[in-house]
Amino acid sequence: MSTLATLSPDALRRTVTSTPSITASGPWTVEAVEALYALPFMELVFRAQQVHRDHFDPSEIQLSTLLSIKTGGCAEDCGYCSQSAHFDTGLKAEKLMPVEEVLEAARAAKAQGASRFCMGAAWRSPKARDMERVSAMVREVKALGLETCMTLGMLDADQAASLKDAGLDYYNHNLDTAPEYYGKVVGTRTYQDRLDTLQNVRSAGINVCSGGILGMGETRAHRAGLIAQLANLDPCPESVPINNLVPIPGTPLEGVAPIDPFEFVRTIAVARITMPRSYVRLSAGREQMDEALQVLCFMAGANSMFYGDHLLTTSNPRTGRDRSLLERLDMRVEGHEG
Ligand code: SAM
Ligand code: DTB
Ligand code: SF4
Repeated sequence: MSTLATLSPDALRRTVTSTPSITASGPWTVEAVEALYALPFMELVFRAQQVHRDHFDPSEIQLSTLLSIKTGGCAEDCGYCSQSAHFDTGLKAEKLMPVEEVLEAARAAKAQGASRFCMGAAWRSPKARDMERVSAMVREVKALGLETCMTLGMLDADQAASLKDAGLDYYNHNLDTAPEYYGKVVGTRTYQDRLDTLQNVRSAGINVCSGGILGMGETRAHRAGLIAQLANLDPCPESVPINNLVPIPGTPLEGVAPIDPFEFVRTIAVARITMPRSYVRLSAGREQMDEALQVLCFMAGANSMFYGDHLLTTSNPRTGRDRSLLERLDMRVEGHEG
Protein backbone atom coordinates (compact mmCIF):
# COMPACT_ATOMS: atom_id res chain seq x y z
CA MET A 1 0.00 0.00 0.00
CA SER A 2 1.35 3.46 -0.81
CA THR A 3 2.02 5.89 2.01
CA LEU A 4 -0.69 8.26 0.82
CA ALA A 5 -3.26 5.49 0.88
CA THR A 6 -2.77 4.98 4.61
CA LEU A 7 -3.52 8.61 5.46
CA SER A 8 -6.86 9.88 6.71
CA PRO A 9 -8.82 12.13 4.33
CA ASP A 10 -7.81 15.15 6.41
CA ALA A 11 -4.16 14.18 6.31
CA LEU A 12 -4.49 13.61 2.57
CA ARG A 13 -5.81 17.10 2.18
CA ARG A 14 -2.79 18.46 3.97
CA THR A 15 -0.53 16.83 1.38
CA VAL A 16 -1.66 19.43 -1.12
CA THR A 17 1.24 21.03 -2.87
CA SER A 18 -0.21 22.03 -6.23
CA THR A 19 -3.62 22.80 -7.67
CA PRO A 20 -5.04 21.65 -11.01
CA SER A 21 -4.15 24.02 -13.82
CA ILE A 22 -7.61 25.45 -14.53
CA THR A 23 -9.65 26.70 -11.58
CA ALA A 24 -10.36 26.52 -8.11
CA SER A 25 -8.89 27.19 -4.79
CA GLY A 26 -10.04 24.08 -2.97
CA PRO A 27 -7.85 21.77 -1.00
CA TRP A 28 -8.03 18.45 -2.90
CA THR A 29 -5.10 17.59 -5.16
CA VAL A 30 -5.60 15.01 -7.90
CA GLU A 31 -2.93 12.94 -6.14
CA ALA A 32 -4.85 12.96 -2.88
CA VAL A 33 -8.01 11.87 -4.67
CA GLU A 34 -6.08 9.13 -6.45
CA ALA A 35 -4.81 7.95 -3.09
CA LEU A 36 -8.41 7.51 -1.96
CA TYR A 37 -9.10 5.46 -5.08
CA ALA A 38 -6.07 3.32 -4.23
CA LEU A 39 -7.46 2.27 -0.85
CA PRO A 40 -8.54 -1.36 -0.59
CA PHE A 41 -12.16 -1.50 -1.79
CA MET A 42 -13.64 -2.53 1.57
CA GLU A 43 -11.69 0.16 3.39
CA LEU A 44 -12.79 2.82 0.91
CA VAL A 45 -16.48 1.91 1.05
CA PHE A 46 -16.37 1.70 4.86
CA ARG A 47 -14.81 5.16 5.13
CA ALA A 48 -17.32 6.57 2.69
CA GLN A 49 -20.19 5.09 4.69
CA GLN A 50 -18.74 6.61 7.88
CA VAL A 51 -18.56 10.06 6.26
CA HIS A 52 -22.07 9.56 4.90
CA ARG A 53 -23.45 8.80 8.37
CA ASP A 54 -21.83 11.91 9.82
CA HIS A 55 -24.01 14.07 7.56
CA PHE A 56 -27.00 12.05 6.34
CA ASP A 57 -29.50 9.42 7.40
CA PRO A 58 -28.20 6.31 5.57
CA SER A 59 -31.76 5.02 5.06
CA GLU A 60 -32.98 8.11 3.25
CA ILE A 61 -32.83 8.84 -0.46
CA GLN A 62 -33.76 11.87 -2.55
CA LEU A 63 -35.64 11.29 -5.82
CA SER A 64 -35.55 13.56 -8.87
CA THR A 65 -37.59 13.04 -12.03
CA LEU A 66 -36.31 14.18 -15.41
CA LEU A 67 -38.16 15.60 -18.38
CA SER A 68 -36.71 16.58 -21.74
CA ILE A 69 -38.48 19.88 -22.45
CA LYS A 70 -36.63 20.41 -25.76
CA THR A 71 -35.22 17.38 -27.46
CA GLY A 72 -32.50 16.88 -30.09
CA GLY A 73 -30.98 19.07 -32.80
CA CYS A 74 -28.30 20.42 -30.44
CA ALA A 75 -25.45 22.49 -31.88
CA GLU A 76 -22.87 20.98 -29.51
CA ASP A 77 -20.83 17.88 -30.35
CA CYS A 78 -20.66 16.08 -26.97
CA GLY A 79 -19.39 12.63 -27.96
CA TYR A 80 -21.75 10.78 -25.62
CA CYS A 81 -25.00 12.48 -26.52
CA SER A 82 -28.00 11.24 -28.51
CA GLN A 83 -29.16 14.85 -29.00
CA SER A 84 -26.21 16.34 -30.86
CA ALA A 85 -26.96 17.41 -34.43
CA HIS A 86 -23.39 16.36 -35.30
CA PHE A 87 -24.22 12.64 -35.12
CA ASP A 88 -26.84 10.48 -36.74
CA THR A 89 -28.49 8.81 -33.76
CA GLY A 90 -31.95 8.50 -35.29
CA LEU A 91 -33.46 10.83 -32.68
CA LYS A 92 -36.34 13.04 -33.78
CA ALA A 93 -35.81 16.69 -32.80
CA GLU A 94 -38.67 18.43 -31.02
CA LYS A 95 -39.44 22.06 -30.19
CA LEU A 96 -39.63 23.54 -26.70
CA MET A 97 -42.66 22.00 -24.96
CA PRO A 98 -45.69 24.08 -24.00
CA VAL A 99 -45.82 24.93 -20.27
CA GLU A 100 -49.04 22.96 -19.71
CA GLU A 101 -47.47 19.70 -20.98
CA VAL A 102 -44.54 20.20 -18.64
CA LEU A 103 -46.93 20.72 -15.75
CA GLU A 104 -48.76 17.50 -16.58
CA ALA A 105 -45.49 15.58 -16.36
CA ALA A 106 -44.55 17.38 -13.14
CA ARG A 107 -47.87 16.50 -11.50
CA ALA A 108 -47.34 12.85 -12.45
CA ALA A 109 -43.79 12.92 -11.04
CA LYS A 110 -45.08 14.33 -7.77
CA ALA A 111 -47.83 11.72 -7.58
CA GLN A 112 -45.18 9.00 -8.07
CA GLY A 113 -43.14 10.34 -5.14
CA ALA A 114 -40.42 12.56 -6.62
CA SER A 115 -39.43 15.66 -4.65
CA ARG A 116 -37.55 17.44 -7.45
CA PHE A 117 -38.41 17.94 -11.10
CA CYS A 118 -35.49 18.41 -13.46
CA MET A 119 -36.13 19.92 -16.89
CA GLY A 120 -33.49 19.47 -19.58
CA ALA A 121 -33.09 21.17 -22.95
CA ALA A 122 -30.77 20.24 -25.82
CA TRP A 123 -29.33 23.71 -26.18
CA ARG A 124 -25.84 25.14 -26.26
CA SER A 125 -27.47 27.96 -24.31
CA PRO A 126 -31.01 29.35 -24.10
CA LYS A 127 -32.00 32.12 -26.53
CA ALA A 128 -33.53 35.36 -25.24
CA ARG A 129 -36.90 34.32 -26.67
CA ASP A 130 -36.89 31.09 -24.64
CA MET A 131 -36.39 32.69 -21.26
CA GLU A 132 -39.98 33.70 -20.67
CA ARG A 133 -41.35 30.21 -21.22
CA VAL A 134 -38.70 28.40 -19.18
CA SER A 135 -39.23 30.92 -16.36
CA ALA A 136 -42.97 30.17 -16.45
CA MET A 137 -42.14 26.46 -16.21
CA VAL A 138 -40.04 27.08 -13.11
CA ARG A 139 -42.72 29.22 -11.43
CA GLU A 140 -45.53 26.82 -12.11
CA VAL A 141 -43.69 23.59 -11.30
CA LYS A 142 -42.58 25.16 -8.03
CA ALA A 143 -46.19 26.12 -7.29
CA LEU A 144 -47.04 22.40 -7.39
CA GLY A 145 -44.80 21.96 -4.34
CA LEU A 146 -41.84 20.43 -6.18
CA GLU A 147 -38.23 21.56 -6.07
CA THR A 148 -37.15 22.77 -9.49
CA CYS A 149 -34.01 22.01 -11.46
CA MET A 150 -33.10 22.99 -15.00
CA THR A 151 -30.29 22.10 -17.37
CA LEU A 152 -30.30 24.33 -20.44
CA GLY A 153 -26.63 24.58 -21.38
CA MET A 154 -24.47 27.67 -20.84
CA LEU A 155 -25.97 30.61 -18.95
CA ASP A 156 -24.77 34.18 -18.72
CA ALA A 157 -25.20 36.17 -15.51
CA ASP A 158 -28.49 37.77 -16.63
CA GLN A 159 -30.05 34.46 -17.61
CA ALA A 160 -29.03 32.95 -14.28
CA ALA A 161 -30.57 35.94 -12.48
CA SER A 162 -33.87 35.54 -14.40
CA LEU A 163 -34.07 31.88 -13.46
CA LYS A 164 -33.38 32.76 -9.84
CA ASP A 165 -36.18 35.35 -9.99
CA ALA A 166 -38.53 32.69 -11.32
CA GLY A 167 -37.67 30.62 -8.23
CA LEU A 168 -35.26 28.03 -9.66
CA ASP A 169 -33.79 25.86 -6.88
CA TYR A 170 -31.02 23.97 -8.76
CA TYR A 171 -29.16 24.28 -12.05
CA ASN A 172 -27.47 21.20 -13.51
CA HIS A 173 -24.33 21.73 -15.55
CA ASN A 174 -21.84 18.88 -15.53
CA LEU A 175 -18.07 19.15 -15.76
CA ASP A 176 -18.35 15.61 -17.14
CA THR A 177 -14.65 14.63 -16.93
CA ALA A 178 -11.16 15.91 -16.11
CA PRO A 179 -10.01 19.13 -17.83
CA GLU A 180 -7.31 17.29 -19.77
CA TYR A 181 -9.76 14.70 -21.15
CA TYR A 182 -12.58 17.13 -21.94
CA GLY A 183 -11.30 18.03 -25.42
CA LYS A 184 -11.39 14.35 -26.41
CA VAL A 185 -15.14 14.26 -25.73
CA VAL A 186 -16.41 17.75 -26.63
CA GLY A 187 -15.00 20.09 -29.27
CA THR A 188 -17.54 22.91 -29.42
CA ARG A 189 -16.91 24.43 -25.98
CA THR A 190 -14.20 24.48 -23.34
CA TYR A 191 -13.89 23.40 -19.75
CA GLN A 192 -13.59 27.05 -18.82
CA ASP A 193 -17.01 27.70 -20.45
CA ARG A 194 -18.47 25.10 -18.08
CA LEU A 195 -16.77 26.67 -15.07
CA ASP A 196 -17.98 30.14 -16.10
CA THR A 197 -21.60 28.99 -16.20
CA LEU A 198 -21.23 27.31 -12.81
CA GLN A 199 -19.91 30.60 -11.46
CA ASN A 200 -22.86 32.52 -12.93
CA VAL A 201 -25.29 30.03 -11.38
CA ARG A 202 -23.57 30.26 -8.00
CA SER A 203 -23.45 34.06 -8.10
CA ALA A 204 -27.18 34.21 -8.84
CA GLY A 205 -27.84 32.26 -5.63
CA ILE A 206 -29.04 29.06 -7.32
CA ASN A 207 -27.93 25.69 -5.91
CA VAL A 208 -25.35 23.98 -8.10
CA CYS A 209 -25.82 20.46 -9.47
CA SER A 210 -22.66 19.31 -11.23
CA GLY A 211 -21.08 15.94 -11.81
CA GLY A 212 -19.86 13.81 -14.65
CA ILE A 213 -19.94 10.68 -16.75
CA LEU A 214 -17.84 7.56 -16.18
CA GLY A 215 -17.08 4.95 -18.81
CA MET A 216 -16.06 7.33 -21.61
CA GLY A 217 -12.65 5.68 -22.02
CA GLU A 218 -11.09 7.90 -19.36
CA THR A 219 -8.40 6.71 -16.95
CA ARG A 220 -8.62 6.61 -13.17
CA ALA A 221 -6.43 9.72 -13.11
CA HIS A 222 -9.08 11.49 -15.20
CA ARG A 223 -11.82 10.36 -12.84
CA ALA A 224 -9.75 11.64 -9.92
CA GLY A 225 -9.25 14.88 -11.85
CA LEU A 226 -13.01 15.32 -12.26
CA ILE A 227 -13.67 14.68 -8.57
CA ALA A 228 -10.91 17.10 -7.55
CA GLN A 229 -12.41 19.79 -9.80
CA LEU A 230 -15.87 19.32 -8.29
CA ALA A 231 -14.66 19.10 -4.71
CA ASN A 232 -12.51 22.22 -5.16
CA LEU A 233 -15.37 24.41 -6.34
CA ASP A 234 -15.95 26.79 -3.50
CA PRO A 235 -18.48 25.89 -2.21
CA CYS A 236 -18.68 22.47 -3.82
CA PRO A 237 -21.91 21.52 -5.65
CA GLU A 238 -24.92 20.76 -3.47
CA SER A 239 -25.75 17.93 -5.84
CA VAL A 240 -23.29 15.68 -7.69
CA PRO A 241 -24.72 13.41 -10.40
CA ILE A 242 -22.48 10.48 -11.30
CA ASN A 243 -23.59 9.07 -14.66
CA ASN A 244 -22.52 5.76 -16.15
CA LEU A 245 -22.29 6.25 -19.91
CA VAL A 246 -25.39 5.01 -21.72
CA PRO A 247 -23.83 4.06 -25.05
CA ILE A 248 -25.77 5.66 -27.91
CA PRO A 249 -25.49 4.11 -31.38
CA GLY A 250 -24.21 6.71 -33.86
CA THR A 251 -22.14 8.67 -31.30
CA PRO A 252 -18.34 8.56 -31.22
CA LEU A 253 -18.46 6.85 -27.81
CA GLU A 254 -20.88 4.10 -28.80
CA GLY A 255 -18.26 1.32 -28.74
CA VAL A 256 -16.23 2.32 -25.67
CA ALA A 257 -15.59 -0.50 -23.20
CA PRO A 258 -17.82 -0.17 -20.12
CA ILE A 259 -16.23 0.83 -16.83
CA ASP A 260 -15.56 -1.90 -14.25
CA PRO A 261 -18.57 -1.76 -11.89
CA PHE A 262 -16.34 -1.67 -8.79
CA GLU A 263 -14.45 1.29 -10.21
CA PHE A 264 -17.83 3.00 -10.56
CA VAL A 265 -18.58 2.26 -6.88
CA ARG A 266 -15.13 3.55 -5.91
CA THR A 267 -15.92 6.83 -7.66
CA ILE A 268 -19.16 7.19 -5.68
CA ALA A 269 -17.20 6.56 -2.47
CA VAL A 270 -14.52 9.08 -3.40
CA ALA A 271 -17.19 11.68 -4.25
CA ARG A 272 -18.84 11.06 -0.87
CA ILE A 273 -15.57 11.45 1.06
CA THR A 274 -14.44 14.58 -0.78
CA MET A 275 -17.89 16.23 -0.77
CA PRO A 276 -19.31 15.07 2.56
CA ARG A 277 -22.40 17.30 2.64
CA SER A 278 -23.40 17.01 -1.03
CA TYR A 279 -26.10 14.78 -2.41
CA VAL A 280 -24.33 12.21 -4.59
CA ARG A 281 -26.73 11.03 -7.27
CA LEU A 282 -26.61 7.62 -8.89
CA SER A 283 -27.66 8.92 -12.29
CA ALA A 284 -27.78 7.61 -15.88
CA GLY A 285 -26.89 3.98 -16.46
CA ARG A 286 -28.89 2.31 -13.69
CA GLU A 287 -30.71 0.16 -16.22
CA GLN A 288 -27.42 -1.48 -17.08
CA MET A 289 -26.70 -2.20 -13.38
CA ASP A 290 -28.22 -4.99 -11.35
CA GLU A 291 -29.86 -4.18 -8.03
CA ALA A 292 -26.94 -5.45 -5.93
CA LEU A 293 -24.60 -3.04 -7.69
CA GLN A 294 -26.97 -0.14 -7.09
CA VAL A 295 -27.11 -1.08 -3.40
CA LEU A 296 -23.30 -1.06 -3.27
CA CYS A 297 -23.48 2.50 -4.63
CA PHE A 298 -25.87 3.43 -1.79
CA MET A 299 -23.47 1.85 0.71
CA ALA A 300 -20.67 3.90 -0.81
CA GLY A 301 -22.63 7.08 -0.14
CA ALA A 302 -25.02 7.67 -3.05
CA ASN A 303 -28.17 9.19 -1.58
CA SER A 304 -30.12 10.37 -4.58
CA MET A 305 -31.24 8.92 -7.91
CA PHE A 306 -33.25 9.70 -11.01
CA TYR A 307 -36.69 8.20 -10.60
CA GLY A 308 -39.14 7.78 -13.46
CA ASP A 309 -39.39 5.51 -16.48
CA HIS A 310 -37.33 7.88 -18.65
CA LEU A 311 -34.15 9.89 -18.35
CA LEU A 312 -33.99 12.44 -21.21
CA THR A 313 -33.95 10.29 -24.36
CA THR A 314 -33.16 6.88 -22.85
CA SER A 315 -34.94 4.69 -20.36
CA ASN A 316 -34.54 4.25 -16.62
CA PRO A 317 -35.73 1.43 -14.33
CA ARG A 318 -39.54 1.40 -13.99
CA THR A 319 -40.88 3.33 -10.99
CA GLY A 320 -42.58 0.21 -9.60
CA ARG A 321 -39.27 -1.63 -9.61
CA ASP A 322 -37.50 1.20 -7.86
CA ARG A 323 -40.21 1.48 -5.24
CA SER A 324 -39.94 -2.23 -4.56
CA LEU A 325 -36.14 -1.99 -4.31
CA LEU A 326 -36.37 0.85 -1.79
CA GLU A 327 -39.00 -1.04 0.20
CA ARG A 328 -36.83 -4.16 0.37
CA LEU A 329 -33.99 -1.97 1.67
CA ASP A 330 -36.21 -0.19 4.25
CA MET A 331 -35.21 3.09 2.62
CA ARG A 332 -37.33 6.18 3.01
CA VAL A 333 -37.85 8.79 0.34
CA GLU A 334 -36.85 12.32 1.33
CA GLY A 335 -39.84 14.62 1.59
CA HIS A 336 -42.33 11.75 2.00
CA GLU A 337 -43.86 10.35 5.19
CA GLY A 338 -44.14 6.60 5.75
N1 SAM B 1 -27.60 20.59 -22.99
C1 SAM B 1 -27.35 20.73 -21.63
C2 SAM B 1 -25.92 20.45 -21.24
O1 SAM B 1 -25.24 19.72 -21.92
O2 SAM B 1 -25.50 20.96 -20.20
C3 SAM B 1 -28.27 19.93 -20.75
C4 SAM B 1 -28.65 18.51 -21.13
S1 SAM B 1 -27.33 17.32 -21.15
C5 SAM B 1 -28.12 15.95 -21.92
C6 SAM B 1 -27.11 16.90 -19.44
C7 SAM B 1 -26.07 15.89 -19.07
O3 SAM B 1 -26.52 14.58 -19.35
C8 SAM B 1 -24.72 15.95 -19.77
O4 SAM B 1 -23.89 16.93 -19.22
C9 SAM B 1 -24.17 14.57 -19.47
O5 SAM B 1 -23.45 14.57 -18.26
C10 SAM B 1 -25.42 13.72 -19.33
N2 SAM B 1 -25.54 12.76 -20.44
C11 SAM B 1 -25.90 13.05 -21.70
N3 SAM B 1 -25.88 11.94 -22.47
C12 SAM B 1 -25.50 10.92 -21.67
C13 SAM B 1 -25.29 9.53 -21.89
N4 SAM B 1 -25.44 8.98 -23.08
N5 SAM B 1 -24.90 8.77 -20.85
C14 SAM B 1 -24.72 9.33 -19.63
N6 SAM B 1 -24.91 10.64 -19.37
C15 SAM B 1 -25.28 11.44 -20.37
C1 DTB C 1 -27.33 14.34 -15.33
O1 DTB C 1 -26.20 14.40 -14.81
N1 DTB C 1 -27.82 13.27 -15.92
C2 DTB C 1 -29.12 13.54 -16.47
C3 DTB C 1 -29.38 15.01 -16.02
N2 DTB C 1 -28.16 15.36 -15.39
C4 DTB C 1 -29.85 16.00 -16.98
C5 DTB C 1 -29.23 13.26 -17.93
C6 DTB C 1 -28.88 11.83 -18.28
C7 DTB C 1 -29.07 11.64 -19.73
C8 DTB C 1 -28.88 10.22 -20.16
C9 DTB C 1 -29.02 10.04 -21.61
C10 DTB C 1 -30.37 10.40 -22.16
O2 DTB C 1 -31.42 9.94 -21.62
O3 DTB C 1 -30.41 11.08 -23.18
FE1 SF4 D 1 -26.31 19.30 -26.47
FE2 SF4 D 1 -26.25 18.87 -23.84
FE3 SF4 D 1 -26.25 16.81 -25.58
FE4 SF4 D 1 -24.10 18.33 -25.37
S1 SF4 D 1 -25.00 17.03 -23.75
S2 SF4 D 1 -25.05 17.65 -27.30
S3 SF4 D 1 -25.00 20.33 -24.97
S4 SF4 D 1 -27.87 18.27 -25.26
